[in-house]
Amino acid sequence: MSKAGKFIDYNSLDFNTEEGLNRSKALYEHANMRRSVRDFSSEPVPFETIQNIILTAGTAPSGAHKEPWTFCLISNPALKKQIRAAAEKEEYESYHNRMSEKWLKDLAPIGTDWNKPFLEVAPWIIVVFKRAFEYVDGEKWQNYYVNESVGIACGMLIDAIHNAGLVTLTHTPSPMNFLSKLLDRPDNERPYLLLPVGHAADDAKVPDLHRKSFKNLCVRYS
Ligand code: IYR
Repeated sequence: MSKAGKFIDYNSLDFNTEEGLNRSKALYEHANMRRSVRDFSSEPVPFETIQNIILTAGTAPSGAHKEPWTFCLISNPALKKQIRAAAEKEEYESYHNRMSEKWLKDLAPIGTDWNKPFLEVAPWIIVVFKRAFEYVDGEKWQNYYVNESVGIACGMLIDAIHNAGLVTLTHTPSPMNFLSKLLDRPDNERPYLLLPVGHAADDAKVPDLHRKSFKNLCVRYS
């Protein structure tokens, strides 16, 4: 078959059946230990660790391989303070005036409120921006499946954070356009997700949640 692009050999990992089964189980058991954590320690995390985590997220598949993402990495205390103040302003408004009764009821067991101290305590904040289009020689080129691509990259980011023994949560202050201004992002980028990253506090607590059983999460057609 002739192809328009340049192709190279694929380096297959090719595990045997038993090894594949064992590895799938080990990864599931590890993934199942991940929790969204809101109680952070201020213990430092080396930049190189975060760099590897972001590089991992950047291996995500994307529409036409446009890689429509930018990961903004913040550790500067003054900037974290500004982000916290702006996020809490929006969150205060959301919790008091924007979210429905039902929404607040659904969130009650998770124990969230408008206070976001983790935005200052965690040593790193990653703000993920989606890139709707690119300018190529001054001409606009749309990216494809941007939400799907960036969502997959964020999933991989979260798993890479967990793999390094660190914790995060997906924070979505709404609206989040203040992040474009504070981080001075160009007009082809929109804020997508904000993730504080660090070690869990020694006394961190998480809600007692349970995950769907296989029977409830998969419909099997045989
Ligand atoms: N963005 C708010 C509210 C919030 C909404 C959902 I859906 C959550 O699962 C958790 C929180 C906040 O971050 O508190």
